[in-house]
Amino acid sequence: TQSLLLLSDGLASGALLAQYELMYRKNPELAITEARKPENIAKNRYRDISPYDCTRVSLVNSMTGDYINANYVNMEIPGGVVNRYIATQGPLANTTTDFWRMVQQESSHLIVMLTTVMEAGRQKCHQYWPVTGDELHLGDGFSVKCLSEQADETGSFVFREFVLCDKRTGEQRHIQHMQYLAWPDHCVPSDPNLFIEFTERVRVARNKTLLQEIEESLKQVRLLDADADENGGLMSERKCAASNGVTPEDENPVSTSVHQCISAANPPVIVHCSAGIGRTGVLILMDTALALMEIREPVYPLDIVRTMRDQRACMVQNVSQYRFVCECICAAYMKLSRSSAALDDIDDD
Ligand code: PTR
Ligand code: PTR
Repeated sequence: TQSLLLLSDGLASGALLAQYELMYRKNPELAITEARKPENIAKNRYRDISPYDCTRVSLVNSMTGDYINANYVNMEIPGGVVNRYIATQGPLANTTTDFWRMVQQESSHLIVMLTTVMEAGRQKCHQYWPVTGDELHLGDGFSVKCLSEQADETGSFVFREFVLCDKRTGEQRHIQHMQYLAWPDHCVPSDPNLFIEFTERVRVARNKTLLQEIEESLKQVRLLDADADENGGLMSERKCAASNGVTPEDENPVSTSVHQCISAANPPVIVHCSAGIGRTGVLILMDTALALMEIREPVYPLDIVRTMRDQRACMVQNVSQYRFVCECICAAYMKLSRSSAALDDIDDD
């Protein structure tokens, strides 16, 4: 309640928005050099939107260089949880394969898309997935299939299910795709309730895949334990490392592999719009606020914006977007306090 009061007072007085306007868009201490190398220019959708070098995603398996316009954005939630994201631009025709390589490399299960392919007659994102039932071949026996596509009742969102196949390793990865339709760039969604609902759905989808991942990792760790008992740890270490696609180097390979298994259980959610800053920033801010509210921690939106802008420049692009999320955070607080008041009533009875 304390932080709700701060927030609504700050909004009413305009102080909150004034503070936002003073915040740097790009952290001046962080270098951007890779994006500007001649061989990478054509991989950027917008000349003025580039990733910092220090947090950029570096592609390991791309034939055309390691560069992609994408940053890791990690949001720490008190209590030891880190919500991991990759914020990236809408793929271009010439970066579609790189995009899917990134999804595979990072073991992601969830792609959140906050733009449409065309807006006002201009292309905002390449259609990087095939239509339902089709398969898109990306080279080297690497392909993506679209299993299903379903719009929600309001027609505001579309949910798709993809399978990413690597025929060389036989690996098949299920990927969920959640697209928000009614939200043009530089703007805010028309309906705050729909936006809150969408963010909540993203949270549910992430948690579901996280649980599956943790179960998978625990299986690996059990395998490892069993092997360690039998073979003094060596076999298991290989098995586990192989399943993670990493070569063990550490002096204490068993514990390193356990660590790798566990950290692989928290893959980043890929979030993109057209430039990967405005709408992407708004969603990550809202998701972080909901995570904090859930554990009754105060929400300071400007601190969250700063943390994001230290990982990708210009996140949450303009003051109307910032105001919009702050209003949504207030609305979510109210909803939460209404439902906990209702719970209290039940307790009293
Ligand atoms: N032009 C961007 C926009 O449309 O919001 C804003 C922007 C500002 C983009 C700064 C990039 C910036 O970083 P740099 O200092 O690298 O120009
Ligand atoms: N130079 C482009 C512009 O200002 O229009 C860059 C840009 C494009 C910036 C889209 C932000 C954009 O919005 P979003 O990050 O939500 O796709």
